[in-house]
Formats: sequence, C-alpha cells, structure tokens
Amino acid sequence: MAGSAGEPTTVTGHPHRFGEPSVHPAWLPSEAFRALGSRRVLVHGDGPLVDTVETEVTWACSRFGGQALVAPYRDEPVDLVLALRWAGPLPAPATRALAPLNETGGGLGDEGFLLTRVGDTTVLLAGGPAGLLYGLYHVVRLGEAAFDPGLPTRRHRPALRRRMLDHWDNVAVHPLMGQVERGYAGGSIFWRNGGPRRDLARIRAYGRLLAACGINAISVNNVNVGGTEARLLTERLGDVAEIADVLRPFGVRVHLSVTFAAPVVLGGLPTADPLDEKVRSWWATTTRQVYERIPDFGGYVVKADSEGQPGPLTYGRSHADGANLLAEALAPLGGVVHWRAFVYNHRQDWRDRRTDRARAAYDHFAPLDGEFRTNVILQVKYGPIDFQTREPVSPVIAAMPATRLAVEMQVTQEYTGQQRHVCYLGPLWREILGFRPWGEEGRTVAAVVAGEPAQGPTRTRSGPGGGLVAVANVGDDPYWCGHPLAQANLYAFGRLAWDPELDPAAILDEWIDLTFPPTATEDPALVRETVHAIMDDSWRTYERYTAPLGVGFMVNPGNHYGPQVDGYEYSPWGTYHFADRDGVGVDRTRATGTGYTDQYPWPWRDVYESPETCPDELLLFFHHVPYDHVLHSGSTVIQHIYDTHFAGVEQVEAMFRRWQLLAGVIDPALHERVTDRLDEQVLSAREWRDHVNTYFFRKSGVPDARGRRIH
Ligand code: GCV
Repeated sequence: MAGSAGEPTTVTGHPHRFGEPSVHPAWLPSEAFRALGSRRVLVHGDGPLVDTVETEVTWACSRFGGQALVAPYRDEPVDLVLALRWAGPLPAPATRALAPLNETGGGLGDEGFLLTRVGDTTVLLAGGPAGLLYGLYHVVRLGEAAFDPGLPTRRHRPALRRRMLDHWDNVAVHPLMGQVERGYAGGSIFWRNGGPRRDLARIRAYGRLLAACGINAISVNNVNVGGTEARLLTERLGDVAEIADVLRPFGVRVHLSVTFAAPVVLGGLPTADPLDEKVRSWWATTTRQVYERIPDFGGYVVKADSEGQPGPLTYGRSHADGANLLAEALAPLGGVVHWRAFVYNHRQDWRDRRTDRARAAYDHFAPLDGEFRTNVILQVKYGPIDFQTREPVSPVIAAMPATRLAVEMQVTQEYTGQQRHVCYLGPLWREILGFRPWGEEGRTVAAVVAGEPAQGPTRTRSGPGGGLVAVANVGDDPYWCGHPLAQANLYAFGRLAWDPELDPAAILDEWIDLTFPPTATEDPALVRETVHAIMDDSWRTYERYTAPLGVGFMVNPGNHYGPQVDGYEYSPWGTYHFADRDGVGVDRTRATGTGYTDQYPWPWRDVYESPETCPDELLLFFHHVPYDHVLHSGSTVIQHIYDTHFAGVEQVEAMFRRWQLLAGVIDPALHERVTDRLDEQVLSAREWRDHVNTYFFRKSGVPDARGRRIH
C-alpha cells in the first residue's frame, strides 16, 4: 500500500509494471485496462496482494489518463473503489457511503468480493486480499460495463477453493519427453537444461495471467520425478523458493512433485517404507525445512506405483499408508498431499480380455475410502483411462464419499490435437463438472470436488473438497501455448474452476474480448463471430475425425499424435478397441464383459450396461457391437464412422476458410501463426479420416452408403 502519511497523492505515470517479458499478453493486453485506467480509482487495503492491485491500477491509470488515488484521501469524486473490508474509521469521505456494506459484507471469504454501485461510484468490497485481486481482474473483464449506472449488485465467491495447475516440466531434458512432458509450447518457463531458467519476468507475467483467470496453485515440476527433479525437495529448494516468491503477490501457492523414494534417493536410507520410523522422521524434517524456506508452501504431488514410479506397494503397504506418511509430515505446517489415483497395470497381456485398465483406479482406491488423512487429496483423472477426447466420468468420483477428491483435467492437449489443432475444451470440462454420478437427484461432480455433502443418509465426509487440477499447457513459446487459440483452454479452465456452472461459450466471449479488445479492433463483431464459429464446436469436430464413439486411442504410440488405428492394439498399456471383421468396441458389461459397469451407482450402472440405453458417444467404450448395429441417431456404427470422418474434415476446412476473414483485422503475426496451425490441422484431419475409414472399410467390407471414395 502506498504512503499513508503526508500530502494527498495522485500517482500517474508509474514506471513499474511487473516487467515486460517479450511474450504475448494473452488475456491481459494493455488495451483491456482502458475502462479502468481512464477512471479515478481508489485502492484501500494493506499487504502484498493489495500492492499488486495498486501496481495494476497505477499502471493502468498512467496509461489511459485516469487517476490512482492512494491514502490519505481527499474528499474528491471517485469512479471506482477497490477496498478490503476494514475495521476502524472509514478511510475516505468517498467510502463513507460504504459503511453499511462494510458491516454486512461478511460471507465473502478470503477470495470473494462484492460489486455494486453507490451513488456514482462502482464499489468493490473484498473479503480478503486475494478477493481484491480477483475483483480487480473482474472489473477489467467487465470493461465499460463495470461503470454502468445499472450495474447489478453481485457477490462473487469461487465454488472451489483449490484451483490448481500441474506442470509436467522437467528440470533436466528427458531423453524421450524433452523439457516438458506432453508439452506442445516449447521449453519450460521454469527450467532449462538441468537448472532454473530464471526468467522471472515471464514467471511474473504468468502469475498475473493465472490470477486473472482465478488459478491459485501450481506444482512446478513433472509428476514423473527424474533424478534432478528429486533434488528440488532438498538441495535445489532455493530454485523453488525463487518461483514461489515471484508468484506469491498473485495469490498463487507453489507445490512440488516428489518421488516416493525420496528417503532412499535423497536421504540415503535403505527403505522408503511408509511405516518405518526413520522414513517418517526423514519426511517430517525435510518438510519442516521446506516450510522454513517457503512458509506458504502448498504441499506435495505424488504419482506412486504408476507407470514405473516407486510407491508403497513395493513394501506391501497401501496407497493410504503412503499418502498418510506425507500428509502427517505436512499437516502441522498447513500443507496437503495430492495423491494421484492414476494407477494401473501397464504391463498387461493384451490377449487377456478380463484385465481392464478402466477398472484399475476404482479397484485400487475405492476399498481405501475413509482411510486417508484429511489433508490428503486423492486426485482422480476425469475419466477411467487417460484424458481421451471422450470417456465416461470416472466411477471413483462416486465411490469415495469419505475421501477428499480432486478431479484432474488436461489443459495440455496430449490427446486432443497437441496444440496444433484447435480444440476448445471448455465444453468437455463443463460436461464433466455438470455430470451427476447418482442421477438427476444427486450431486454434480463439481459439488463433489467442492466438498458439498450428499443429502440423506449416505456417509460423506464433511470439510473442504479437493478442487480441480489440470495439467498446464504453457511453455516458452511467445504465444505461451504454441497455438494462440489454445490460450482459451487455460483461461477456461481457471474460470470453470472458479464457477463450474459457467457456459463455455460465455467464457469464450470473455476471452475473445480480453484477447482481442473491441476498442483495438476495427471490426470487433467479425472477430467475435469468427472466433466463435471456429472454436465453439471444435472439441466435437476433433472427436468426429478421430477415434469413434468413445473407443479412444488409435494414435501413434509414444507421441500420441496422428492416427494409427492399431497403435495400441497389441500393446501392454491396456488400450484396446478389439476391431475384427464382425464388430468393434470393448465389452465392459457385468453380464458378459469386464464388469466395469458395476463400478457405477444407479442409474449409470444400468444405463451403460445395455446398448439400448448407452449414449451413442460412449457406445464403443462399453460395448462390442457389430458394424450394422443401429445407433440412437438412426445410423449404423459403420456408416456413423464414415459420415463423421467426412464431416469432421469438412468442418476443419471450413475453419481454415473462416479464419482467413480475419486477415488484416487482427495482429498479422498471430493471424499467420494460427493459419499455419490450421493448415496442419486440415492435413492431419484428412489423414485421420483416411486411416480410420479405410481401416474399418477393410475390416468390415461394408461400403459407404453414400458412395464416397474411401481409399
Ligand atoms: C506424466 C499419460 C501420459 C504420461 C503422463 C501420465 C500421467 O500416460 O502419456 O506422459 O505422465 O499420463 O498422467 O502420469
């Protein structure tokens, strides 16, 4: 907070603005601050996050001719007050009218805020410093509308307390995975060649973007913790502390992925057995040391007994024993363990049709419900397999009422076009968050991760939920994400974690107006219309030209890009489609298949059990059916495959043409980058169409009813 003594101060022309990295401003271009920056703005409060608000306001006002008013205040007109709830004398005549609000403004929580009009002034009253920061960016989002005399009074609070990104960034370059595992935007913003990158201006810019979409936590290294990564917990802790220092003013807490074998690989102990006293004490001491350096450290993220990572099963202990070991060390210091439920047998015999990877997370974890400490968050991927374009919601979410659950999404587009394809994931995430695992009368997935208890006699834990986590999609690319339009996915993830009921198209509206501010564009209506036309349905378009009807994969092994229908068919990874001359799909019924449908509560256990009631888009996930099986849509499976693949390509070609309408209307460099990516998307979509259609034509021998050329 600026000076509280001396002459009244009006700050303009403040030179400092969080550094200027040479990257695209994404959803915070200067122009987005025009409405706010051309007003008289009073900021009231104390602390580092309030300083951030003040820096933003001061900079914006210096840029657009407004006035940032700081204490002590004169009796002068103010257009916008950004104030923390305060105790004691009211700070300025302009805020006196707020007295009643200040008294009744409870219930906002640390991160919430109230926005209203008092006379000719727009007033934002925040429950805590983070609320002030989120409120500021909300005002930026509203633009001129924030100053409309008819502005409705609204309280804003995040639905989920934990809104987190996991970076799969490696400190050292991994021989197969590179600097960022499943990273499609260049190098890491944190690490380079085995050490810190120290591009603090970029990290600061990132923190600002995260705050502006509501994200409040990140983990800074890959869950596959290699040798160099492990040492971040001990001798390289200073590197993590440096990142934490930069992100703190943006309300972002830092977490660390750790290896379960740390007591062995770092501590020199002969074992990492969670019940061993020396192991417990090693974790306790090590964790205390972390908090000495990073007092607001968030906690650990752990991938254990998964895809070759070490874990408690080696010692004959359970996942609960393993997670509780770390939780015990973190509990006195206020930290949490994010324990991932992504555990399955990746050395499967593909001829064995009884083993089903989809069953694995539930089989491992559901029996442990109620055994985890309260500061363990079980982090469950949204589907039972692995971030496919279409999967049913994981049955684990409904199976562990006495466990704190987080759902994990994937913003990085591993299986959804790798940031070479436009694929707006907001609609997918919205569907998952709104899914009701117990049917119409029950809670949504969003309510489960918010920690809302079930109604009625069901045994549920009380207390906070685990929130939402996603794998990050940024890198050192000047556009952050490789594909400029992939920025929208990061933005949408943050916004949905704040309010899971938001409409993805409305989120896109916000993102478009921030990224391509109407006041800086000749034809804002054309920009909005075009970007919507390209992005709104792009997830479903991607689904149309890739693996059909929920069957998944069909990608090139290893890099997971591009079509290879049998890429994982004869592999130990457990990802099959079982296509033969008669039919395709995985029988996961309890009547004749792997019994996976049994893992769902009613009604889904019955809905999915029968091909008659199973939704078309998941048919091949749950059932092996003949090619002439008739879908609810009226089409046969084989004709659906042909039709959707032709249609998907046509839609991508239309996207390409549509984008050309923006040539000369938006920044030419950005336009060209997207054009290049769309070019690749057209080629790749055609390749998908031809591989998939040819494959199924050859298997089935059924010609296309519309006589199109297939191969
Ligand atoms: C970090 C998939 C990805 C892996 C990733 C893993 C996980 O298998 O392909 O790269 O590893 O998920 O979520 O742990």
